[in-house]
Formats: sequence, structure tokens, C-alpha cells
Amino acid sequence: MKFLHISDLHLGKQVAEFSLLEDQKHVLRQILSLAAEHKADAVVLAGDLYDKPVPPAEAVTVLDWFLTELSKMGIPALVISGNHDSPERLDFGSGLLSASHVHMAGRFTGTPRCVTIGEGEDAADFYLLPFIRPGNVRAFYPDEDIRSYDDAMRCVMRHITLSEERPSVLVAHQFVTAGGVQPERSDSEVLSLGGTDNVDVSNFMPFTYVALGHIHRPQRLTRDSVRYAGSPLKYSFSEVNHQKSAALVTLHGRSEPEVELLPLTPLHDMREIRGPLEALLLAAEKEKSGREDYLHVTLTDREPVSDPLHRLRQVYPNIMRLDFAAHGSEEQEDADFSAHEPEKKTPEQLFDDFYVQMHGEQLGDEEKTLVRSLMNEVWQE
Ligand SMILES: [Mn+2]
Repeated sequence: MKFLHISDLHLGKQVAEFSLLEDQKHVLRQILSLAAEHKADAVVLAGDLYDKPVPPAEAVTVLDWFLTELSKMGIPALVISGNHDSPERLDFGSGLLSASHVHMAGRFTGTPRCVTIGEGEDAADFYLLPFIRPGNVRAFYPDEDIRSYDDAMRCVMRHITLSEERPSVLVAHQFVTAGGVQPERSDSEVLSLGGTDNVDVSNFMPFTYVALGHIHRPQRLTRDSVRYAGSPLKYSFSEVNHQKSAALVTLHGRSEPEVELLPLTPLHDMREIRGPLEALLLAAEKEKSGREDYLHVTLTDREPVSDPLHRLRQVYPNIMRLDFAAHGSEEQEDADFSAHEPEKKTPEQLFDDFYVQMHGEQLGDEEKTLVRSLMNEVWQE
């Protein structure tokens, strides 16, 4: 029994106003080929299928296509909702779809749905637990004392009896910590404030494999078989160093499964480049592939440069973000141009802030006088 574990597709997601739908289709096509190549018996999608509870129509079409292709290949899909999905919308038609071996769990219904895949020696139980909040669980167990996410998970787990013959796989989408240690996070995850939404990994010990979604960097928790698949694409610049992958899990009865990470190759990579404008333009000329990548460019020019974004986009059309490095003190953060409460500042103060951001040092007295007199002239005109 072999299956692919993926999660956090975030179909329909936009990054810096770029639609990633073509990138998403590209990577899903790869996942279909990997499933065929490795003769997967199932594909697990551990939540956050969509980026929004009401996804754009094109995103729905992509998921429909992906699930239909799997079904045509005779590969069952095991799907749960994540915190970005609407549980009810995802459940639409789920009763009908299970006849085509597409098993969708959108809403929490008291206990995770158990789907047995495979026959005889090769059979495994998959428990589909949608993203839960304490309130979802309290609604089914009003007499239990459920205050935290961890209480909620403990309650759900107490009400499951696992098979003693077959291996059991849990599919879940939560913020899982190991004895208070957090997984490695990225900027594209939306977690609840204060980090009170964590559940401890000890809840999941009885399972042979735990297929998690929610955290976007692929990683294991305490053992190889408790794992975040990670998102199939980089969804923020905090992820430029991630190697995204699909986890190929081979179960050997109830003993420790084998996990192989199958690397995924994006249509456009996401990367960061840095340097003076002219040097970057020159380097781009020599670059054969990668000019279509999604870029975060940081310019280090000390002198003002004219129309840098326009000029850079002639060679790198998919620049998502452009920053200017601050000079001066080493510790200084790169400039961002979000002035803090600009309405409360005078034009002179705003210019001073801008100068500090550009040059990492304060205006001199002489320069200040010059700026003030230029401003006065402008006002008078
Ligand atoms: Mn996610």
C-alpha cells in the first residue's frame, strides 16, 4: 500500500497580484504523473484546497479537473478541508463523489470518517478529520470540558477505536507542536493570533502515519511518519529556500512506514536577487533560464536610479517586489515605503524619513535648509 501525501494547494491564490493558477496546474499535473509512475493506491490532500472559503470559479475548475483525472486513473482521493476552505461548500456532492472514490470530508461530524483502501494484507484505514476548532467539537460533546484546541483533539481521539490488524492513517489540518516546540513556519500561513491553536503531537501516537496540512514547509514532527507535506509551491519570499515535495508513503502493515520525498519543480521559481541596477540588468542578459521567475529585487545603488521597476521588468517580467537597500548602519532593515501614520507628519518630516530610508543617515543641517527652501518655493508656485 503506497500513497501520495500533499496539502495546502491554495488554489486561486494570488501573490502580489500575480495569479498562480498556471503554476498550480503545472504542479498538479506533475503530481498526477508521480501518482501514475509510482503506482500510488491513493492520494491524500490534507486541507487548504482553496485559498479562500469562496474560491474564484477558475480555481474550482482546477480542483474539479484534478479529482476527475485521479478518478479516471482509478486512484482514490482522500480529502479534508483546511482552515482556508468552507467546510459546507467542500461537502457539496461528497456523498455522491464517494461512489467515484473521491472521499471528501468538509464538515466535522463528531468523529472522523474512516475509509478503508486496499484489500486483505494491503488494506489501510484512513481517518479523515477536517480542520476543527474547539467549538466544532463542543457541539457534539456538550458534557466534555473542551477549552483549547488540544482539549478538542484529545476528545476526538478518545472516541476513535483503531483496528488492531490494519495500519491507520490520520489526515488532519492543525497547528501541531511537539512538547511546545513549534514547526518551522512561513509567511504564507495564516495562524490564529497568540498561537493558542496548537495541538500536541502526542494525540496522534497510535496512528501508523499522520498526514498533516497547515504548515507550508515540508517537515517531520518527532518521527518520519508524522509529517507536514508542505505546500506544493512557494507562496511567499520566506519560502525561497524550500524544496517543495510530495511525500510518497509506503505502509508495511502497522510497523514504521517508508517515506520518500518526491521533489516538485515549479513552472516559475520564486527567488531573491540583490545588487546595483546596472549589474542586475547585465546579469539578466546572460541568464538563459529563470528570467520568468517570480522575483524579489533589492537594489543597492547609492545614487538615485530612474524608473528601475520599468527597466527591470523588460528583462524580468515577473518581479513581485522591489526594495531599496538602506545604506549606513549594518543592522538597519531594508527600507519599506509604508510611512507610519503619514497623516500626522509634516511634509518636512516625511522627507526626512524618506531620506533616512534611502541613505541610512539623517539629513545634514545644510541639506535640511536646502530642502526647506525648495519646499517653500514649490508651495509658493
Ligand atoms: Mn495553508
